[in-house]
Amino acid sequence: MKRSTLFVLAATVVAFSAPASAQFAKAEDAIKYRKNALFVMQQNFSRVAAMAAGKAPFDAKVAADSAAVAEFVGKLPWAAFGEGTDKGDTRAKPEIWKESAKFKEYADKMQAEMSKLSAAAKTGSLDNIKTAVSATGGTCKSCHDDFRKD
Ligand code: ASC
Repeated sequence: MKRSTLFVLAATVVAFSAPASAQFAKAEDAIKYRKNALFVMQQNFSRVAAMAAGKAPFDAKVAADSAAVAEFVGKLPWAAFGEGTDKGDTRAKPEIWKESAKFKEYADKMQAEMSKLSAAAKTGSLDNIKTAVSATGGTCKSCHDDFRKD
């Protein structure tokens, strides 16, 4: 086989067998990526949660914008939990990879509640926001309880 043919074959194998995590050059990049995405999500979520708790003045526009950012950014971390990203600067528990169906269920639930929060914030009703913040916060907590080392 010609070398150029071999190269094309090898490149094709790499391209099509690549898991979602392969978008990262190094495991540490994946870890940094998911932590940063979760941080940006948390900052936006907690801004809305502070309004819901009466710890910050309610600003409907800020709440709606923040919830929309949290909703979008909350979709990003999950592709960065690929194989080989369990070790390093991370509090991720090994259970994430052992009970991956359960982990995905939690991640999906969080995203569903975050979407509801974003929809609630668009209504401009603080009462709607309070209900959704509570449901969303519950999904953050249950995943941390089961899948994050403290
Ligand atoms: C936050 C944050 C969490 C959740 C959780 C809600 O702002 O960082 O992990 O809310 O505390 O129970």
